[in-house]
Amino acid sequence: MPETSGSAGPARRLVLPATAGAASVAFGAGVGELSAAVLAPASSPFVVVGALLIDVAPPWAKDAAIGLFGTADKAALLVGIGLVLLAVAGAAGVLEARRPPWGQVLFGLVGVAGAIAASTRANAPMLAIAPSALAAIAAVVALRLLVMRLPSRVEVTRHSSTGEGDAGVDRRRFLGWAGGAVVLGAIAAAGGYALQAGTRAISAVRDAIILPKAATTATVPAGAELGIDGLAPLITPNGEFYRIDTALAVPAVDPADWSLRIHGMVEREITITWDELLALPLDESITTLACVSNEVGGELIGNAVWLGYPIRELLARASPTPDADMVLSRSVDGFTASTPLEVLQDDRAAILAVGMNGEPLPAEHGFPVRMVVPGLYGYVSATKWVVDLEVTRFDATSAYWTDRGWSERGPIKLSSRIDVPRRGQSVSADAAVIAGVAWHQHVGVDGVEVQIDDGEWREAELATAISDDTWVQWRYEWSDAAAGTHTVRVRALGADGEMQIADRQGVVPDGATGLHEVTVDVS
Ligand SMILES: Nc1nc2c(c(=O)[nH]1)N[C@H]1C(S)=C(S)[C@@H](COP(=O)(O)O)O[C@H]1N2
Ligand SMILES: [Mo]
Repeated sequence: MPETSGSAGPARRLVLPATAGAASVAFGAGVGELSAAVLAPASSPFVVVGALLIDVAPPWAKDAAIGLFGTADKAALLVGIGLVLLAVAGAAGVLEARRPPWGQVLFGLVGVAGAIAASTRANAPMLAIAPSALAAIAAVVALRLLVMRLPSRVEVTRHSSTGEGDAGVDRRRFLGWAGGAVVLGAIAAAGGYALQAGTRAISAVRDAIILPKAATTATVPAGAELGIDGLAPLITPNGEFYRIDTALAVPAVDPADWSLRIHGMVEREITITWDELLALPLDESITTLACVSNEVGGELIGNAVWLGYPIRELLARASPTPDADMVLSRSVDGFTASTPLEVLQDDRAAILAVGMNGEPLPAEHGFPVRMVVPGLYGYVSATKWVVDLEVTRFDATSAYWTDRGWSERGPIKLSSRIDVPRRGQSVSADAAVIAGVAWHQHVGVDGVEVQIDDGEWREAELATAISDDTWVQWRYEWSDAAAGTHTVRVRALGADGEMQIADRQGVVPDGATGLHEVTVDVS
């Protein structure tokens, strides 16, 4: 009999509310993992918080963790985060039972912390904060509902002999709800885990790949990289390379299952497997990829060292018929691009790429094999996860973006961009340098000119170009900069004598035109 007031009292006051908090967090964490799997695989709340802790931990703490847990240090970290989270969850449950809505507020703060951790990761995806936000919302809702179902107040049972029975029923009912929340959380987490199984398996396969040495290597000439702070690096690191595609989830393609079929208007249909491709002599080439959706001054452009095999050679084996004029490349996910046949047959480095900046292609850049074609916008040439090349005619079929209002052909337009100074940045008059990049892939850039306000055009200094297939850096020593606000404008001159088009045109249907300008405060 004394049991009722002796043990059930504290249990009701602390253990059950804490249980409500813990169950809510289990539910929220499950929702977080599932939404991460669907929306932003790199932004699982646990992973981003763990990654942030690893980044901010002092070296001695890392050494101590490795000393204690060895190679299980990361697992130990995740377990540690889980324990801290459980403690916070217990506190939130008690708080919510006594002083609502402070338990909800505490969960909200944890969610905000997760979102900040996610959005500050290098290369954070656009939806990075979504998993933490959804996890917090789910946990808050669960907490509110569970606290409402806590067994009725302790006093009732103390004075009533039948109360113990009622309270027992209430208690079991509450534990049923709490258990349900945990089970739902576990199912959500398991679902997320299952959804990512393919991706995980493929990334393990990718990590184990050692690409063959290039038969011919590409070199960056001295004087190509100006090394100016704020200027886009000459070679874009993979993690910073823009990503554009229609794939909601990145396709997981196992190289062992990959093959490319060349068919259509050819004498001989051919198929090549991953092993066969890697056994061919692979060349390095440096090519600047650009997106047709890149606005004037935009960032949808990047330059990489690619490793691959010339498509020209494979086409020669298949032997296209004389009336063919287009190759429709197809991705494993159905995306298609229409590339003029002659572009894939001339001597440019139009390749089936397997390597990007010394690594196998990153999954989101087309692992295991993609096309790279100097001179054409990505939407008509750079098919990622490519599995099929159909030799055909422009008047017989059309590609993904052509069916949606974009031009069937997409040669990259002569263009230039100012990187330094940034828009609105203030610079001092005695050290004013203007710098940027210019490109006209497979044609080449002959010069860059800069205009201050509406003054005359002045010649900028071009860095050494890697080749006509890449962007080139430029700089202009602004020695007569006067204090005040100025507009700086840039234009490029093509190696074919063309001048960059100044008339502004949007990106549809075949790429933007117009000159990039920035406003600068000189002091
Ligand atoms: N499978 C597939 N490949 C694709 C696309 C796509 O949507 N799906 N987009 C193309 C476009 S529009 C561009 S600009 C380039 C971008 O390549 P990146 O993401 O490696 O920078 O890929 C091209 N290849
Ligand atoms: Mo694009």
